[in-house]
Amino acid sequence: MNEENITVENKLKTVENSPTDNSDVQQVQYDPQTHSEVETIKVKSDYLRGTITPSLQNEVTGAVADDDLMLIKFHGIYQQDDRDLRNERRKQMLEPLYSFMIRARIPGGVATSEQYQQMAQLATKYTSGSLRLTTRQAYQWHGVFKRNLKTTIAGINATMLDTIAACGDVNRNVMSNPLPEASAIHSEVYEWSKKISEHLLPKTKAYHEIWLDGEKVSSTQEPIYGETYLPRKFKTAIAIPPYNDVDVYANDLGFVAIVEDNKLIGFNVLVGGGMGSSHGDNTTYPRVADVIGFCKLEQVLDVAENVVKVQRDFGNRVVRKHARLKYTIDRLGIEGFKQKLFSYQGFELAAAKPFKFEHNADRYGWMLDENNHWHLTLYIHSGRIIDSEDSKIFTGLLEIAKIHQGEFRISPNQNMIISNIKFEDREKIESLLAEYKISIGKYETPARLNSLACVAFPTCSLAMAEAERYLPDFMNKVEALLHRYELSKQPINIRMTGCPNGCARPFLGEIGFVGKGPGKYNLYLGASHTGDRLNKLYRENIDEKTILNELEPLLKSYAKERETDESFGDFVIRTDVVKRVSNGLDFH
Ligand code: SRM
Ligand code: SF4
Repeated sequence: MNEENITVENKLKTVENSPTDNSDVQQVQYDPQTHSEVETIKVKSDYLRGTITPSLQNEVTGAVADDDLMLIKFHGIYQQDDRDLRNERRKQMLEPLYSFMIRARIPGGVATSEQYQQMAQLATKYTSGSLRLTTRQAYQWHGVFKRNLKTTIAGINATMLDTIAACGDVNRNVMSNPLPEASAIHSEVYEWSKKISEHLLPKTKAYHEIWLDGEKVSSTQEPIYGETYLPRKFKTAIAIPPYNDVDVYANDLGFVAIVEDNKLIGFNVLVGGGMGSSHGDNTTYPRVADVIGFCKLEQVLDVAENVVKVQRDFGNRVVRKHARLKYTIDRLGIEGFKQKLFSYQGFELAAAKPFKFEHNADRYGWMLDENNHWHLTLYIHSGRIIDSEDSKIFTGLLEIAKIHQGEFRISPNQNMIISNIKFEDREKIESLLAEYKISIGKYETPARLNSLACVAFPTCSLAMAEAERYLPDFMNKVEALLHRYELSKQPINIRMTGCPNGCARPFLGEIGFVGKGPGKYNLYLGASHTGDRLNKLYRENIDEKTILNELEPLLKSYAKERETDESFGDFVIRTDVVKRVSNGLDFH
């Protein structure tokens, strides 16, 4: 049974004759008795409409109705409140200072200069003057008040970008390697990220009705998703070896470009990656994706659609924290999953082709591509485009956008690439960078350039510890250690998040810090430098002083005993500091 829509009428039914029912796992259908509340919200929402419009019109509160909290995510919006102000407002008997984070869907992170200017202008008008580049190549506007939501979203759409499916239980922004050094291959791969993104987009007209005053349509079919959409978020990325800057192994669905004789011939297919876990719950874990085969170009959309459909039909809808594809795969077994996929798509994948990654970080500074076009990668700490005393990034980038004729590309490591710069604009851009003190990564250590932190406080409702606001200071201290042991040139990957959800992919850091409580972190060690092996818990719930005390002897011995070109992640495994993690199930 491979029907297109899962309806409420079918509730309480478990499909007995699923096409490839070769395991104990059975296809899941909506069941209000056992399924999580979110499933019911989705079913009742009339394809994501819910009561969003009345919620927006309600002037009594700055928030939206409870059920709409979940639904607005599918429209690219999160309700948040400023956690720095929460206690004070509570004391004053005020409701939290609600505002909204809006995320644009922007496959491959590419925007024209014109689009960038318009997005920055929206930030000036409706936020406190900042944009944020995310770890999945998207833009975020933080702090938009409810009264301005519709206008801001309409403004984003006016730039020919949108926010639909930037969040929610659907396929989200499709990532792709952003730096066009092999221009022809790169642009072909980028086109695929757009095609996959479009193909897997929800078809509901709710978005247009609510945000763009589109014509009301009585019902909408969702040919791929059905009315319960997916059990959980779903993420897709495409990598072009030797660069794994998209961290393809952290995605539910990954494609690795295979190039022969300078021609893109297809992709290796990866499934089941993800980072999220919960402290103290060993049934949750990060996982790196498995390579399950090779598909030709003409098979890409079929593969993507059917991986989504298998997850739609077999993902866990009872317990949301077990609902990602990685858990579906571990329940089915990778062979069981492959059989279901092949049966859904009607063909088998060929054997995977060999490929090799060198690293998962960014490359900074100027680059000339094979077509003699110039590209410049900037270092932007945690993707925060905001003017500060040290650097006027927000104003500077806007000034550059006024003269730059090419694109702005977001890297999956929250940096910005000014792309396709005309030869004659190079000097002007360099002088604007100097004027506004924007870095191109010339003076920072490789460890700082590779470091990654998630948003965390004050906007993230799930943060347990600081990340973005703390990392720069913390890196000063780590750099002092690196300097002491003559390791300043080592590009060790250090990643920090405010909680174990893993938004800066900390479990793929050679050194990972995951927030446990205010000022306290779990320390993980031993991920690979190429992003294909998870790290392992080394110390739990430690403060800065203890962290530095723990790191010092390790860095000291790395400096003395490492083998030629041995990465820090590999070193701590070879010297038995931590055990090698083969995948999610032996992470704990
Ligand atoms: Fe994330 C939830 C920010 C990339 C795993 N993530 C959140 C929320 C929306 C908190 C919430 O649910 O209320 C955060 C909003 C903070 C804020 O104020 O902006 C948030 N995630 C981010 C961003 C902005 C971090 C950043 O510093 O750039 C990234 C936006 C990406 C985008 O453009 O779509 C971001 N999140 C990731 C990644 C990295 C990736 O996808 O490569 C992961 C790990 C990979 C994965 O999905 O497994 C990630 N975010 C999560 C999870 C855990 C999901 C899970 O399977 O358990 C949550 C919590 C949840 O979904 O319940 C979460
Ligand atoms: Fe928030 Fe946790 Fe994601 Fe950081 S990792 S942005 S603290 S959900």
